[in-house]
Amino acid sequence: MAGTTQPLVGVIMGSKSDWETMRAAADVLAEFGVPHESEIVSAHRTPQRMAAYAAEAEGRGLEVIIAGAGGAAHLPGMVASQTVLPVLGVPVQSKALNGMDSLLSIVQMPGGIPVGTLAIGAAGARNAGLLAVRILAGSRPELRKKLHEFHQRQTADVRSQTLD
Ligand code: RP5
Repeated sequence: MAGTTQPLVGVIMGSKSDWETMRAAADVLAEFGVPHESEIVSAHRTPQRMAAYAAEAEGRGLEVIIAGAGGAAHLPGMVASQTVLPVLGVPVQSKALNGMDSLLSIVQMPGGIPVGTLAIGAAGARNAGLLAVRILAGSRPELRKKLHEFHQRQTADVRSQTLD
């Protein structure tokens, strides 16, 4: 991966309003030095763009797609139906129903079209980024090493915490 600028992970979201949540996924990928792209691709407002994105992703060298959406969150499932790449779905917290609508829209996929569904909100976006790193690390020893270092740091941070 060293020296690669070709995006390996596509971070897509249904609206600009999702970026506040989805930037947590992009931040993790940047932290691990994973080339990635972030785009607005809406299942409802730009359905043709969504279909083209899904159809072209593999040929462009993407290996994982992280798709975040809120409300009637069809983006992850519709993208997964048009690619064989792993798709990680992030339910964005909606105002009306607190993200339960997003979660249920994403998680209940019919057998045959998998979407790996994460938690609602920023924690889910962060974990989608980490899961993408874990997927890529399967064939990239330098990423595997960084994951071990990340875990050691995280554990050490918690162990060093004290309460007032
Ligand atoms: C979905 O509708 C988006 O993923 C977003 O979470 C939600 C609301 O979109 P905006 O009205 O804020 O653009 O498509």
